[in-house]
Amino acid sequence: MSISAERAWQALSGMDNILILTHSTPDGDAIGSAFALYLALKKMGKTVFLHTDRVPSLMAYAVVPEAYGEGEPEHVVTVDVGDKKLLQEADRLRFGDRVDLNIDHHGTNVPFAKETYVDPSAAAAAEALYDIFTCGGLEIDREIAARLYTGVATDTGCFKYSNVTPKTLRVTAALLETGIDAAGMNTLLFDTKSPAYLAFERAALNGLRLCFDGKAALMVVTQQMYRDCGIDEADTQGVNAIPRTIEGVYAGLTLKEKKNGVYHASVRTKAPVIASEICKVFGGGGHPYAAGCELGTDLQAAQEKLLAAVREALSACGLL
Ligand SMILES: [Mn+2]
Repeated sequence: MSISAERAWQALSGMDNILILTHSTPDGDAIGSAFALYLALKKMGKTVFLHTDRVPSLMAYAVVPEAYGEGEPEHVVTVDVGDKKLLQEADRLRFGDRVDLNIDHHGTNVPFAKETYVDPSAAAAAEALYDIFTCGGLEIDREIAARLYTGVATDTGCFKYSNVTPKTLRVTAALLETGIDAAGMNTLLFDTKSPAYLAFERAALNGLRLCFDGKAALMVVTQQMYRDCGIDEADTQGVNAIPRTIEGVYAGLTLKEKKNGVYHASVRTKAPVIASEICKVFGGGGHPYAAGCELGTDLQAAQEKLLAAVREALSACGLL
């Protein structure tokens, strides 16, 4: 059960000495939301610090370096975290059982905090945060707006996915009113690729294969590919979007080997195929058309399990 935005604001107002956490391998929404909340709490006069995993290079503009800190917080708030297991391991072990408030937008949210504000109709955790801030009467300045914009823009694929609602665009309009450089951020977020990323994308595309009569596409990404291309894993998130862009593909699959050897699947689908249902089979979750799960350390077994679940989903939709 989600608390109201009013209650979430009240909870934040009552806290001090706060640690903000987000999910590991943070995307634009995780980064944008974490730093927006940091700036908002600062503005409210709070002592606050945060932890994040490595930030994608092109999102460096959203980072507030002095926000990072260590120490013993009194309160812990998480943003964009659909499940406790998605926290960075060190944070999960230390703080996972003492999160006061989780602010999220995943329909598959598994509650783990004392209080949860989850709005699955929000395109991004950043949109949910916007609602909480406005509900409390916080003045959203340009610095906060730029981070919220980063969250909304990235989670909507630059406003092109089905999670964009009229309200998402009204929120975005309000963010633009503050004078943020949306075009500049869009260029960095959606129209910029480093030479190393391009080499990596080429290598990933080489291994892309179509399955089930072209209804699914699978790409495998290994740690060796990161090494070969001289790229940090944090800077390769864009590749997840590729398999679904192929004509006729309903399920775009990217299997990524994590540093610990475990394969993580990113599943992106087109209606009527529901990505979060495919991932639920393996204990994962996310959004209806973009979700994720973990599939163990054996690549062959991981591919077989994932494809079997995709086959089932395609048949259930009458596509096979
Ligand atoms: Mn999100």
